[in-house]
Amino acid sequence: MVLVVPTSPGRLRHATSVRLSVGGAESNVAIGLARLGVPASWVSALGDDEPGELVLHRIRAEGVDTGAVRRVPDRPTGLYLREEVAGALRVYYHRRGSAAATLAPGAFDPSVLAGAGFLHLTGITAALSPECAEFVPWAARTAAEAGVRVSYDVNYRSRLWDPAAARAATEAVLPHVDVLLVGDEEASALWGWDEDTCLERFPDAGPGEVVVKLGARGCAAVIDGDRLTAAGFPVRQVDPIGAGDAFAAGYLAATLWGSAPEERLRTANAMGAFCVQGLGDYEGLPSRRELTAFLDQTVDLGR
Ligand code: KDG
Repeated sequence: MVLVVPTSPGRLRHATSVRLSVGGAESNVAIGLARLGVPASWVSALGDDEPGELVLHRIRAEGVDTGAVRRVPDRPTGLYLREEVAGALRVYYHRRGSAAATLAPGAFDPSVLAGAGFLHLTGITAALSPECAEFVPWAARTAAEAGVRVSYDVNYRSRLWDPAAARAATEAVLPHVDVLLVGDEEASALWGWDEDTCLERFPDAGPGEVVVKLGARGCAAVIDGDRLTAAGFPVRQVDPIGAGDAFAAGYLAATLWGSAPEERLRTANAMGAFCVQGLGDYEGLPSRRELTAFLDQTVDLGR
């Protein structure tokens, strides 16, 4: 989507200038991976309009492969606006009837999955339209049949759908999911579960790896039957949006690098820490060198 952000905090109605950027959970993850040097493709649909060009240009400029993105005539590119009032962030979506809402089973040729380490999906896509709600389990099944691991981030957005629908959509996809990412607040909103209950119950539904994101506290996980925790990194938070996507990119990248489970969790926390220190969904994300320096606590004088 195109993201519109006022250049200073306050009500949108009083904004005299705005910054145009790009947002969207899946594209954020793809950008996070590409910055770390992990080849990533983003598969979606955009309007055949200038906002669609903006999204394509920015995502391509980050080194993400957009070759499978479809342009849909007569449907606009999705848009969302943000404002910050009294320290609280609010978003306004314009994505009903958007090009991305046309994603349906068969929306991509399964050959795009050839050689992929993971197909990453999120619950946000399923919330966009009835077709999208069918697309997500179709995509997960298609990947599983092709031998590609599936990662899934619950990513509950209360402005898009209600808890019962989000819960049902997640449960429909879980049998095909290898890596489940879920935030503690959304687990409580959708299932009424705390982190321990998530770690006990979700593995029974399919995923061999369940990672519960705990915000600044870090994360807890069950990975192949082992229970693990990793503390968050103490950093100054400027903008929390996109932290979960950065976390997902870190977890997937470290998995693809062959890192041990504890290191995957640490890498995921570090990526989240990078994201929250900068403005924007993905702008603050690091290169692999910067990530390694952060994880090793190497001091970079910067000049
Ligand atoms: O995770 C960040 C996303 O929330 C943001 O990029 C926009 O995809 C988005 C959404 O629907 O909230």
